[in-house]
Amino acid sequence: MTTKKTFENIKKLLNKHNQSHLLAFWEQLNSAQRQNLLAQIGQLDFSKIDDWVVYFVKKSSSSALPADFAPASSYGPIPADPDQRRKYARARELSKELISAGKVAAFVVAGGQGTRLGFDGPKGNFPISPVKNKTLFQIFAEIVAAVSEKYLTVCPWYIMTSSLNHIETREIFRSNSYYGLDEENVFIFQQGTLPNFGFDGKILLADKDTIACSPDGHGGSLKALFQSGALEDMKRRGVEFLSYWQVDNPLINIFDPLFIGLHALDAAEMSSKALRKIKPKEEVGNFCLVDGKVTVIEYSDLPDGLAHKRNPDGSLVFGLGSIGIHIINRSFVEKLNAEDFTLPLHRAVKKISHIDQQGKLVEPAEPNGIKLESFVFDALPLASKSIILQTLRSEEFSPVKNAAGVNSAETARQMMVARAADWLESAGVAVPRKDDGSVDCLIEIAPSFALKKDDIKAKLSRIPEIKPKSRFYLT
Ligand code: UD2
Repeated sequence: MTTKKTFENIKKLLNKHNQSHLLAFWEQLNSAQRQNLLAQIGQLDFSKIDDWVVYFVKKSSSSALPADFAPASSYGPIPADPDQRRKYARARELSKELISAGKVAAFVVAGGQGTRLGFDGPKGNFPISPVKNKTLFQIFAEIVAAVSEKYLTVCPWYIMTSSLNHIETREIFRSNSYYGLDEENVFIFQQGTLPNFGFDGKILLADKDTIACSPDGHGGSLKALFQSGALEDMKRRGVEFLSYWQVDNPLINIFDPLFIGLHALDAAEMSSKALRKIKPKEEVGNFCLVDGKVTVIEYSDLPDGLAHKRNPDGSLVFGLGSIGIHIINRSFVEKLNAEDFTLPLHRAVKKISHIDQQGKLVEPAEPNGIKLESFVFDALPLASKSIILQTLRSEEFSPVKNAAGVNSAETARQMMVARAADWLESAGVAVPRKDDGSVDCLIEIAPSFALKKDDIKAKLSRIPEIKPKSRFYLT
C-alpha cells in the first residue's frame, strides 16, 4: 500500500519536473491501477528527464556532429599481403580454439518493432527461406546448432526482446521446441524502455494508469545484458565473446572465424563488420575516426558534401558502412556496467498514441511526439581497441526491412538463392541461369549441410542435377 507520505513525495517530485499530469486520473483509478502507475513512475529516471526535455525533446537535432573526423580504416575481405595472409590464417586457427572452448556466444537483438515490414509479431518469426520457408529464428537456431556440432561444443544463444514482443517471442520458441536447441542454452531477455514525450516536454500517458514508453534502442542491450543476468550466465559458462547481429539479416555468418580471430588477436574490446557502401547516402552508419576512436556516424547525420566526397580512384571517402554486426567482449560490457555509463540518446519524431487531458484516446495522423533511443555502435569509442573487418554483401548482408522494393523479403530471398548458387557452382554443380545471369530455380542450403562456401565440396557425395525452375534443398 502506498502511504500518504510516499504519495505526497511523488506528487512533489512530479511537480518539480513538470510532470504532475501523470497523476491527472488518480481519483478514477482503483488500487491495483494506482500501484501500477506508481511503479512506472518509480522507474523513471528523474535525474535525467529535465535534460532530455531540454536537449532532445525541445531541440530539433539529437547528436552534434564531431568537429573533426576522418574515415576509419579496416581489414579487407581478403588479405592485402603475405604478412596479412599469415595473420588471417592465425586468426582462423585462434577462433577455432575459442569456439571449441565455448568462449563465443551468439547474441541477436530482436526488440525492434518492424513497422516498415508490416509484419504482425516478432520479426524473427518472419518466414524467409526460399524453399522451406524457414523463419529468421529457425535459420539462426540451425546455424547455432550446426556450429555447436562442428566444434563439439555448446554455443549459447542470447536473444534480446522488448516489451513489444517479449511474451510472444518466448512463446514462439516454446511452441517450436526451441528449434531443436536445448532450452537451457537459449537465454531470452528483455531490454529497457524510455518514456515518450509530447513536443511540449510532457511525458505521454498511454492510458489512465499507463505511461507511454518504447524500447530504449539496441544500445539498451549493453545494460540489459547486465540487468537480466545474461552477463552472469556468460561468466558462469566461461563465455568471453558475444557475436552480435540484427534479427533482420538472414545471411548472417554468426560464428565467423576470421572476424572472431582478428578481434581476439588484436585484443579489441568491441569490433565491427563493414561493407563498401553502394551509394553515398546508403542507409547504413558510416565508420569514422574521431580523436583516434572508431565512431559510427549515421547516414542521416553525415553531411551531403562528405557523403558524396570521392578518392582519386573514384571510391567514396566515407565508404565503409556499418551493418550492425559486432564482436563484443563480456569484460567490456562488465566494465561499462561497473560504472554508471550512458550512451548518447537519439531522438525520433513519431506518431504516438496516447490519451488526452479528458482521458480520450488520440491516434494521431501526424507525428506528435518524441521517442528516444540509444545505439549500440555508440559504445565503440568507449572500447580501448576496436577493429573493422570488411565483408562482402553477397555473402553476409541482406536485411529484411521493407514490405517491398529495396531490403525487402523479396530481395533477401533472391540474395539467399544467389549465395547458395554461388556456393554450389564453386563446387562444380551446374546451376540453371536465365539469359540475364540470374538464377532460374530456387535453392536453399541447410546450415547443417554447409556454413560456408568451402563446406559444400567437402560434403557433396555426388554432383546433383538441378533443373530449371525447380526447388532444390540441400540438407
Ligand atoms: C540499422 C543501423 C544502420 C545499418 C542497418 C543495417 C541504427 C540506428 N542504424 O538501421 O546503420 O547498420 O541497421 O541493417 O541502428 N532493435 C532492438 N531494440 C530497439 C531497436 C532496435 O532490439 O529498441 C533491433 C531491431 O530488432 C533490429 C536492429 O536492432 O534487429 C536494428 O534496428 P532497425 O531495424 O530499427 O535499424 P535500422 O534499419 O534503422
